[in-house]
Amino acid sequence: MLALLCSCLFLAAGASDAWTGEDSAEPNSDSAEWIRDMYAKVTEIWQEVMQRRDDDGALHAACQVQPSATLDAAQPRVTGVVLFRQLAPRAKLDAFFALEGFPTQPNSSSRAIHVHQFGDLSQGCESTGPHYNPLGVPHPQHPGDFGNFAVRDGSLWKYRAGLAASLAGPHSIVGRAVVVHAGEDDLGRGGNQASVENGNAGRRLACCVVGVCGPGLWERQAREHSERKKRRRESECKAA
Ligand SMILES: [Cu+2]
Ligand SMILES: [Zn+2]
Repeated sequence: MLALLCSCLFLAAGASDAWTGEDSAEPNSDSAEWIRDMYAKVTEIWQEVMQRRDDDGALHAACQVQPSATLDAAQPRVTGVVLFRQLAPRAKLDAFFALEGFPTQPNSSSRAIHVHQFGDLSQGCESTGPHYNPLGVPHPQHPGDFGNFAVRDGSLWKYRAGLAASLAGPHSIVGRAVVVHAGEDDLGRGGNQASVENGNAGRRLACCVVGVCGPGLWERQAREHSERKKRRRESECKAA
């Protein structure tokens, strides 16, 4: 395929140069136009092929988590990154959550993370609105109901696969907000109205707007993730 494209490109380029050369005879205008069209098409296909070779064909997005601007001084200042990767427009979403700044006591706790409707941080995380709910369903069936995350020693580090949210199509979460809560998500079992709207997950500690990015951040995080797992296995082996 590439070899064929190369030779087409070479031939078309050669022909095009000949036609535009100073001392070449003026060709029949129809064939000159045909060659120019051909040259443009081959160039276009070639560029597309090269672009695909530069990335993995997946959709990527990142969200740089910052403490809510409306947070009072007593609240923890959570920062970090949430990365998304979708291998094809209809595929399930993979995500990395890497956050720090939670209180270190108690040593272990659980925090809710969701996608909220608006990418509007003008009033801190409060202006991101309710859970993103394009199908009008109860919580926790919203596409961005990522559930609870274990926090250890003030940090949260998690890879999750098979998430229902999407970076493509009419229900894309790009441009919407990821919100990190102070509390745990009751997953709709709280027995009140708020439970089926937001899981009673408590105060909005930190948030960010999901934006399209290249594959580099994901690749770096994946490398760090596997090194971390390796280190953990090694320390477990030593302890055993
Ligand atoms: Cu939320
Ligand atoms: Zn929800």
